[in-house]
Amino acid sequence: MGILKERFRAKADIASAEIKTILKEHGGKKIGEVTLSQIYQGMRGITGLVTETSLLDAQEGIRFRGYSIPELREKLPKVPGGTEPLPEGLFYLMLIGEIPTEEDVQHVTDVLQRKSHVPNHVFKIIDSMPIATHPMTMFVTGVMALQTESSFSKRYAQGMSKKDYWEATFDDSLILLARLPRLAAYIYRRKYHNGEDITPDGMMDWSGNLAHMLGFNDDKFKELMRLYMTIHADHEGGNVSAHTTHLVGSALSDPYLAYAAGMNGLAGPLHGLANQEVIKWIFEMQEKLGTDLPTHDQIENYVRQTLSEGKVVPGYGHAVLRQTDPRYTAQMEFGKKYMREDKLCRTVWKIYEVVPPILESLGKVKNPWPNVDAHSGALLVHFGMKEYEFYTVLFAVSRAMGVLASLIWDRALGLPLERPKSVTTEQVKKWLNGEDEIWGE
Ligand code: CMX
Repeated sequence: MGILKERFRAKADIASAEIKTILKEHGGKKIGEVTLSQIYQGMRGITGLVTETSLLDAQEGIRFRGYSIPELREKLPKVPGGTEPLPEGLFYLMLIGEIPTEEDVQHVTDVLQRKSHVPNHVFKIIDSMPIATHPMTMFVTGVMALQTESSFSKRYAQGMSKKDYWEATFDDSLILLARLPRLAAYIYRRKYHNGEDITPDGMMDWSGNLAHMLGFNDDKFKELMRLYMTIHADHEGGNVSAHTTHLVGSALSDPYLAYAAGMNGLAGPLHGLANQEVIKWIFEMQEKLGTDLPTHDQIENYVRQTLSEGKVVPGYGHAVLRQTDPRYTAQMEFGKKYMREDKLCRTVWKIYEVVPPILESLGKVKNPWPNVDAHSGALLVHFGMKEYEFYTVLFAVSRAMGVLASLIWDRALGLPLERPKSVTTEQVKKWLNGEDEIWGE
């Protein structure tokens, strides 16, 4: 182990330095239509996917089938007396492409209620995991346990025709969606409330029932869940969770396998796990400074210290967005409406004043503005949900709507196995030296 690791370290150090030099000198050179920099640096700016459900604009943010978040908050049906959209309506919109009526949304809610029974073996598997297990690990394990129910995999084994793929994907997706709130709430109650499980309320909407099963019956928390489930659902196709679900699904892995793979990507700190990192980072700041309402200068020093330790400021930056994320703004509006004086929310708003100029001054951060994760935790803490390790599970429940709607479309359109071409640095060097031709030239 020791020798292998040391030899690897030596090789990796040389290769990293070499690649840095190659990109500095030749980063703009193209292999086919794509620059060397794009190939080595996460394929930024390459359009290579079709995703029908939503489209992200760098300046304006996400639009779901053409509708922005403020438009969705206005146009999608709500519970009687409610002000936030029912995410079941967004699922309908992503799938059908049209704003649903109240009856359409009720239909989706009814279907999800009817299919929500989680088989007992899933709970047994969760119960067998150590209590210290991260909630996202439990969640993905639970999704894998649910895979025993996949009609896609059963029908495929029986020789399903290609033309039926979308239908089996549709059936699996709706059942999976219906069961996720129960799975998520079970994990939360087991880990943080001594396993005191709360029975589902079969009459409630998808998010209201989730709030109820988590143990939060305040109507405002239910409204928060509806907003949360709506705004986290989809962010076009290239983000890690959506792309992974699509990629794994392209091998005709069933929706359970594909969604679980995507959620393992969501569990990364540069993606969905950033929502837990934000609150952890703020709690640590409060503890270090001994105050729950730090000043502008105190926050500035804390941010600079974070950066000097070689860490990122969680909740800030984005691979595509170049403005404040409208999902952040929607949550800020919710906070200003219901909890204007909340100290944690006020801190989040103060961080918004402090961080962008500091990140901008580094000269390398392409987007210094807050993303969706910069705000979500503070709203949850306000209602008493302080267990930040659980936050990404809520993100995952919501994200199911977008990635599964897309997966159904993938199979309906017969999109093929995804298989881009890769290169080796050895080949790139030969090509730069004129010794070899690279594919695509
Ligand atoms: N704090 C400190 N440095 C940051 C930064 C931040 N918030 N955002 C970007 N940078 C740095 C990058 O680490 C990179 O540094 P190096 O060149 O030294 O490696 C440099 O700025 C350029 O990065 P970029 O092109 O601006 O950003 P990327 O597209 O590579 O990455 C993202 C995007 C989101 C991973 C990055 O901004 C980040 O790490 N943010 C913090 C984590 C976070 O909030 N993630 C959640 C995103 C939303 C979601 O998916 O849920």
